[in-house]
Formats: sequence, C-alpha cells, structure tokens
Amino acid sequence: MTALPSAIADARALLERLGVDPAALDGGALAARSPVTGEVLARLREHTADEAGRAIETAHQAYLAWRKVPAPRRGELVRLLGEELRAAKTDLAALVTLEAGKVTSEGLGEVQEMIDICDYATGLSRQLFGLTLATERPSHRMMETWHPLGVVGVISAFNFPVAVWSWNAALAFVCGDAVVWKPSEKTPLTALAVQALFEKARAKFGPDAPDGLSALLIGGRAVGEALVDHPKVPLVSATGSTAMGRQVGPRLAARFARALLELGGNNAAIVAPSADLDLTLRGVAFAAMGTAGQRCTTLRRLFVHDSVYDAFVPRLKAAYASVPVGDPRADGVLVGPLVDKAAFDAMQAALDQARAAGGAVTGGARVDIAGPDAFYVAPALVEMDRQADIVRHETFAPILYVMRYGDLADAIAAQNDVAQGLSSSIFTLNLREAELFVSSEGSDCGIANVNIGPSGAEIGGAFGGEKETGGGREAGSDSWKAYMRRATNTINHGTTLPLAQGVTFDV
Ligand code: UN1
Repeated sequence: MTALPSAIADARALLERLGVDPAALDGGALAARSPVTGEVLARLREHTADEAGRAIETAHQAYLAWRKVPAPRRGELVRLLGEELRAAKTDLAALVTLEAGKVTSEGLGEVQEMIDICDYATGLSRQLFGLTLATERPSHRMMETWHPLGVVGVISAFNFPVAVWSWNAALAFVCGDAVVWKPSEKTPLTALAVQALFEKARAKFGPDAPDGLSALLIGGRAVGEALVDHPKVPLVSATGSTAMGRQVGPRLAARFARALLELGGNNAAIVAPSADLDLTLRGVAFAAMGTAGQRCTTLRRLFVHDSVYDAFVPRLKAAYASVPVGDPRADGVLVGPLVDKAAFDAMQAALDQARAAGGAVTGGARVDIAGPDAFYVAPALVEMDRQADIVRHETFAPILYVMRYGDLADAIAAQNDVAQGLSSSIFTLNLREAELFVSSEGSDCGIANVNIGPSGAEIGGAFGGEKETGGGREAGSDSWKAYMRRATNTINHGTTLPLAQGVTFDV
C-alpha cells in the first residue's frame, strides 16, 4: 500500500495523450516502475537482438535517403520536433516525474533542455561548414566537407531519461544521420512517449523523412549489445556508469567504430576565503541535493577553506536538515526519491564506509513517504578529514563529502585526484584564484565553473568530461562534428599535375 496517490492512472493517461499505443503497455516482461510510489506502471515487451538488428538495417536504409535531403530542410524536421515538445511539455515533464522521480520544476527543465537543443540544432542545420585551406600546389583548391555519418546509436541513463536522447538525436538528424535509441530499462515509458512525438513531427514533415529514421529498442543487455556490435552503426553515444563504458568502449574500438562516452563524475567545488557565502550556499545546495544527487554532474566533494569552514558548514548542515523531501509532484518539494532499492542500498553502504573511515555523517536516513517500495532519503552531508577511498568513488545518491583545506594548490590537487573528470567549481571573488582554477594548471575537468555549482549546464556549451568520464562531448559548441564524417578535398583546376612535397614522377 502506498501512502501517496497512485501514479498508475495518471501515467496511463499521460502516455495516451502523448500518443503511445495503450496496447504496448501490458503483458511484457519488463516492469516499468515509478520510484515515486514504487508501483509498476506498465509491463513492456522487450525487443530481441534479431529485432534490434532489423531496426538497425531499416535505420541504415533511412540514412541512405535522409543524407540526400539538404541540411536546412533536415533542420525543419527538428524544428517540428521542437514544436511537438513545446506543445507536450507539461505532459512529458509529468511523465518524467512519475518515471524518474524528478521534482516538477526539474521535469519541466528536462523537457526545456530538449526544446533548447531542437532550436539550437535547427539553426545549426545552416552552419555545418568546413574550412577552405591553403594548398601548396598552384591552381589547386583544398577544402573540407562534412558528410552524414550513418546510424547513430544512443544509450541513455534513467536520470535524464529524455534530454540525453535529444542532445544526440537533434544534432544527428540535422547532420543527416538516423538514430537508434536504447533507453535505460528503468525509464522505457518516457522513451516511448518521445518516439511517439518524433513520429508526429515526422508525419508533419512529409515523406522525405523516411520510416525508421528514429527507432527505439526496449530491453536490456541483449539489445544494447546488438547496437554496440552492429557493423552499420558507426557511432554509439553512451551515457551511464564508468562500468558500462568499460564494456562499450572496447567493443566499439574492436570494430573501429566511434564512441562518444559520458560516464561517471565525481564533481567537486572549492569554497575559497572570499566566497559570497549566501550565493555559495544556494549553489552548493542545488548541485548536491538537487535531483536527489542523481545527476552525473551532482556535487559530491566540497573543499572549504579553513577561514570560512566554521561560518559556512553549519549553515549548509541547516539547509540539509530543512530541505523538503517527499512526493516530487507536490509543490515545494525539492528532493524526490532515489530511483530504486539498489540505489538506496548503495547509498547506505557508502555511508557505512565513510563512517568506518572516520566520517561524521549528518542525514542519510530513509524517510517513509510512500511505503516499502519507494526509496526516499534525507540527503547526507559527511565531514571527512581526508579524501578517503569512498570519497573517490561515485555513489549515485545525495552524499556530499565535506573537507577542509588551507592552501588552494592543495585543494585543486585534491579535486583533480580522482579517476573521474566531468565537472567542477570554485566559489571565490578573488580574480587570481578564479583564473587559476580555469587555467591549464587548474581543474582537469571538462566543465570548470566560477561562482556556479557544477550541475545544470546549458546546452550551448560542449558537455562532457575527461579521464574515466570518457572524453565525449555532446550538445553545443562544435560537438556536431562527432556526428559527421570529414572529407578533405583537393581540386586541381590547372593543366599540369604538380605533386605535393615537390615529388617528381614523370612517366
Ligand atoms: C547527466 O546527469 O546525465 O548539467 C547530465 C547538468 C545537465 C546534464 C546532466 N544539463 O546537470
């Protein structure tokens, strides 16, 4: 029994309004659960590896046609997708809340990120340009052109169940690619809804957007492997754990396919002596507790300067003690549930290890909001005297390890002294400290911020990180280049054949 209103009827109604066939929702082996109430919302049939192979073949055929459509026209399809997302924003966001447990404003924010990337990609569809380069040969021209790549495989995680697909897919479609998506087994329903919205946009676009341009694979390892191993998938963009990346990366390398990996993060922030502590408190609170600590950019390690530690950390603890945890559908709630029991168990095991390493834990206990099948917790703040092993480990839950520092160089070294390299921040009003942090001697992460927490990046920048985070970049800047192939063209408009490097070969 759940103490909260059931999520089942609401989820079914949302799915129907979003265009998902109700017949697809029952009778299968994959249980789609709501972390909000712990209820099973639907039971979906999983695709077989053979079906995955057929979907990839169809997507390849779709790509062969789609690559002939001019890029700005391809942008029109993505513009139409953005229109569908605008119209469906509240429904899709509500479904994200029910299936992933995000609070309402974060569910809406996730769909807004999808709309933003569609707008971005629509504009980009007129800007897929290459360079003209100086050639050493007379009467020659050298240039580069960017061509569509093929079928792009997208593997996404539960915590951004729809936005991650869109960062990849919106770019891939304007680049002339087809997309085959394997969403997390924990969040198949939002994926079905997005696929239905895409098909609405495709119908409005007309016959130039072929069948199978976007395909969805529901299931686990078998369909994931089919996608990773298929010779007609030249790029797989995979978001998830470092453990998953260790499986996917070498398999792609073995067949010389491209990997775009967005894996674990163990993101830190430094609170310097001059930090604006009011702003820092808000930045740290959102980054560490928001999304119940289940973003890859979540703040997990905090280095606080000795001179402000005693002024700042008690205020932060008070924020932890008072943050509203509960039904993510309810007004005012800031922290919703963990995704499942495994996440809860991992959090408790991490806290036990932290205690064993001398950590002083505040919070972290289970909160009974919706009975035994839903896993709500009070976010945990753990004061540590050093960066023990558990601190170097990414636990996908709201645990913030807080440590003191005296010297900024030591704090930067400690922040970099983990296997992951996604996101990082410094809170300071000191120009030298801020510039050092974002310099080549500063943070070694893909994202380095000043007076902003490490989470909540906009789509306009390239998103991703270094080291065990996998090195991939998605979304803005020149990330689109990963979804195309570059050709260098040299054209001789003269009547002689001068060879490069002065080589002679007169037959
Ligand atoms: C993730 O958690 O998988 O910067 C990505 C952010 C979001 C993306 C998070 N825009 O927090």
